[in-house]
Amino acid sequence: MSEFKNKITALRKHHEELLNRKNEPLAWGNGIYEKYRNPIITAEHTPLEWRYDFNEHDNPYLMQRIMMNATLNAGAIKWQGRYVVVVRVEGADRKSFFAVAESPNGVDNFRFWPEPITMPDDVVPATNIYDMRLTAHEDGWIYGIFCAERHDDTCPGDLSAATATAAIARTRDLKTWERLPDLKSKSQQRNVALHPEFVNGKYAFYTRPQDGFIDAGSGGGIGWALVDDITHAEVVDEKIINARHYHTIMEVKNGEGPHPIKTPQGWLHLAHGVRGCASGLRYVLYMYMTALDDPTRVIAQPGGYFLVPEGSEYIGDVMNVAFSNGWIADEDGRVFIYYASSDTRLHVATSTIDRLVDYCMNTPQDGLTTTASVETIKRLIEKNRSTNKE
Ligand code: BGC
Ligand code: BMA
Repeated sequence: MSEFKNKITALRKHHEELLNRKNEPLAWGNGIYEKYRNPIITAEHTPLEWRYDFNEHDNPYLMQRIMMNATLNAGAIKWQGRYVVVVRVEGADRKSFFAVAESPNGVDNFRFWPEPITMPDDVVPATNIYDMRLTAHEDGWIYGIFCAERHDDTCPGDLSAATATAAIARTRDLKTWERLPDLKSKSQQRNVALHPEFVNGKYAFYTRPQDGFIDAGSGGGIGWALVDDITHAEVVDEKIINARHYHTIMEVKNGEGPHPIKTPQGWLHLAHGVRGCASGLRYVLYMYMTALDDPTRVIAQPGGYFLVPEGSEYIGDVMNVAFSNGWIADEDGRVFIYYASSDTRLHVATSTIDRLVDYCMNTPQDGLTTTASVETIKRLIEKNRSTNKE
């Protein structure tokens, strides 16, 4: 065999080893969920066909002709018995696109489908798209809500001036997508998710009003808006259902992750919170619950964060970021939380509905001051004293 062919064989073998690598839960977590030894999808997991030209004549050095930079912020859905993620794949050119990967067990052996999604751009064309939230809606469609980013042409001199808008697309097979007009809204919108059920006969969106492209500013928090017609979706009335507070993990921004999971005790929500610090913005995940009969009424708000970047997760393109826009609630009560670390790679954490509800209902709320936090700790110590006496 030629040297070129040998190189390809070795490359394919190396890639297969990576794709087949077993994952295992890490010991000594927090009891709320398990994190895993390996990330589930990295840029190296993308198909070799997307990156290499395998023609010896055209690519004698067997170089990557197209490099992939990161695999992050994935939407997720259990589909035809498989654990499917719609990954934000980012190339070396900083453009991100969506690509489907699936696994038989949700924690390892993720494989990309042969081609990335061709997302129709027949509305107002966008420069970049990212962070899809998937919703299998009771109307029968699977919706993908994602951020469409465009240059803000009202600031022609400023190359970094941009706008964020919630884009809407739908599909029945995750292959062919129909693009609908973007969500109309007075403010910019990122982190929008579609509630899976009709509410008062209308589509319900979790929104995140923001003053500018980066600043949530006066936006206040995670919003909620009902929409009559999803093919011409417009935010008319928006109310804040999960507000930000001074000196919390979500002081600067927050945003809904994937759509909430329905449980007998209420809707389980996963969201991200952002605060500023000397090293920049710190993105962490948090949870809350809302009432079954009113998904806008908060019934549990565990204080502080739920999941943060740890160890090597801290390092990446955008340091100090844990972000999630996808999770899967399995029929047996297990929950697969897909989160990305530092805008670079995708991980899974596993838990169960029961544990997550217990976490939400029984984790003390943030008392918003040091004094309140110390009193909360003292109450637990006192409780343990009496338990130990029993
Ligand atoms: C990036 C996103 C980021 C956003 C706000 C975009 O250009 O692609 O990852 O969340 O800017 O910083
Ligand atoms: C946000 C998100 C993500 C990203 C995060 C950190 O605004 O929408 O795309 O993970 O910033 O860079």
